Amino acid sequence: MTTQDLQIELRGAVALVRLARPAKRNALNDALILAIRDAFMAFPDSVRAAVVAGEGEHFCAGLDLSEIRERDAGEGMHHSRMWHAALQEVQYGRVPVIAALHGAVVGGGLELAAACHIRVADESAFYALPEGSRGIFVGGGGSVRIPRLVGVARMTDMMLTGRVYDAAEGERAGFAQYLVPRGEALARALALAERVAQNAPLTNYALMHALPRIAEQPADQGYLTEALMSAIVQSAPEAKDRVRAFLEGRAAKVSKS
Ligand code: 1HE
Repeated sequence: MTTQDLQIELRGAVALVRLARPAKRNALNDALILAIRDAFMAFPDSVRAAVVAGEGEHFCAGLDLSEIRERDAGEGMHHSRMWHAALQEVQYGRVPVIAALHGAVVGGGLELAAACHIRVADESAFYALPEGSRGIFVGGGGSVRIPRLVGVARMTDMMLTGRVYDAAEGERAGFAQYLVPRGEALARALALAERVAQNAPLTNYALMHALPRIAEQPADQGYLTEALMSAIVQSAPEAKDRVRAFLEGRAAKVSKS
């Protein structure tokens, strides 16, 4: 599925995916959700990282509320499962995904941001889950992913009371890993994506696919999964080349600057 409301631009190894429905604050209708699913399934092999951003004054106003009127319970469940399938492609696709956040990051927009691997927010960003006051519930995987970012207590409070976190509070709470001046989220997200794209693909794969699953395993199983993943990743020729480059003084040291 393709729609004018989702713009995809390849910039070398980075795919820039833009929600392009600013007149409706990038509200996510079915066509847009299906386009997100299909875009993340179809990146060419040359793509090694992706950035998701929103056009206009806001990242995303969440579910397109104008579509909700038409659904009965069964259709509602399938609709939620469609969101799950799409955001699963974002989280467990082939490449790490960085969200560039500004303005409203609310409802399903926060669910989309939570499916990304890194979140960069500018000072205009704010986070909320208005589902509580609209008489609905999260349906895009938010009840699974958002507590893992900020805890069950915060999410419960946000949904019960309509609490809104501003950008600074949001960073402290764990919604975003980076807080940048107004208007700079996209540039920082693209710069981070360039850096991520240079990692060995198997390392990125392990971080995306193994790390969150290890975090959910009992420790004993987690150690075994870690050992298996570690062995696979370090056996790749690329890992050996990179380690040799460091030992021979040809690779960057770790430094704070
Ligand atoms: C929309 C939507 C939308 C805006 N669905 N049309 N999400 C919400 O409950 C958030 C609802 N939106 C807002 O609170 C505000 O629109 C914003 C804070 C995001 C932005 O405010 P503002 O002043 O910049 O824009 P606006 O004037 O409110 O909206 C501009 C237009 O976008 C307007 O339409 P118009 O035809 O009158 O111009 C709005 O109706 C439209 N619009 N947001 C449909 N969400 C998988 S389950 C997930 C469940 C959820 O995500 S629930 C949370 C839904």
